[in-house]
Amino acid sequence: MDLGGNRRGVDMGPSAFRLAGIEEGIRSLGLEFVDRGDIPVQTPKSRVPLDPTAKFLPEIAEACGLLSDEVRKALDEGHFPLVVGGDHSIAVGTVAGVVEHVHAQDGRIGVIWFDAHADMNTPETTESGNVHGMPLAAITGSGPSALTQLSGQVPMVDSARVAMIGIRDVDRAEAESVRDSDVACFTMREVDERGIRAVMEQAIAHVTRGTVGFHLSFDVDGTDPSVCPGVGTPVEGGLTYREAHTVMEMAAASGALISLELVEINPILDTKNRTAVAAKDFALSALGKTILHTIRPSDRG
Ligand code: NNH
Ligand code: MN
Ligand code: MN
Ligand code: MN
Repeated sequence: MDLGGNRRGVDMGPSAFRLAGIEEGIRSLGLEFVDRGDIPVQTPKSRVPLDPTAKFLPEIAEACGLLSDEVRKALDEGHFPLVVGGDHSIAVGTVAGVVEHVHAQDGRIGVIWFDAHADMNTPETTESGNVHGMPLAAITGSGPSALTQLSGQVPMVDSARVAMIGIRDVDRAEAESVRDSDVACFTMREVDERGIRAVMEQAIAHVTRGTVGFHLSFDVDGTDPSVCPGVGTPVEGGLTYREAHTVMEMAAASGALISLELVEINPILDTKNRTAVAAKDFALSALGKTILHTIRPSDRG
């Protein structure tokens, strides 16, 4: 889906990710791979949005509902959902599906939000009207009910069980929402000063306290634009290639990773599919790939 951002082409992210060799990579880890195909997204009748404060919300909410059902089914069947976008608004659907699955067993989840942006806008605070700047607000209970009520539970996730990593571009009113919430916000300054290992340790502790595990929502623009140039809203000064792998390797080693999504891969703005290839390699680290092939699937949590 590309309706949530203002740069077209991010709906081709999943094709680019498949071409980057995700299936082969996952099979090489000794894991099974099932491609459940694409989620159908309605084409809006006009590219002029009805509501300038939440552009294409009805189409986005509908696609998120379908995605949520797919994610829930995958988990119910005992699979690990790897969701690929598409703009970041799809996270509302992914998380709704995980929450529905976990809630059936009375469990709660945490979320790690890897991103240059906080994605905590609402139609009241947004400067762009783009819904991809709003998914984390919706997941934690603020924003249009078409999004906040997508799972049986509002909020889907307690903001005190959310950790953001890589943040370096936050709108003024959005920053106030971040500060007023219980979200643990690890900006690039924390990564610079304390190192990614200490930040990830604290983030994992934060999102696993009292939960059955966590969802990792990985916006590729959280990495430096030199690592993932194919993104609609690049921001200088992001995580390096190796720091991003550390995030994924620590997520895998935690044994608490329930689901993963990679979003905002835009092949139109990329050079030679670098961004999708990097995203694929990050995903494999999150699925337990190590350089010396030490983690077998049976060792995973
Ligand atoms: N904060 C801006 C907005 O709400 C930018 C959001 N863009 C993103 N988010 N790529 O991850 O429009
Ligand atoms: Mn549903
Ligand atoms: Mn994002
Ligand atoms: Mn972003």
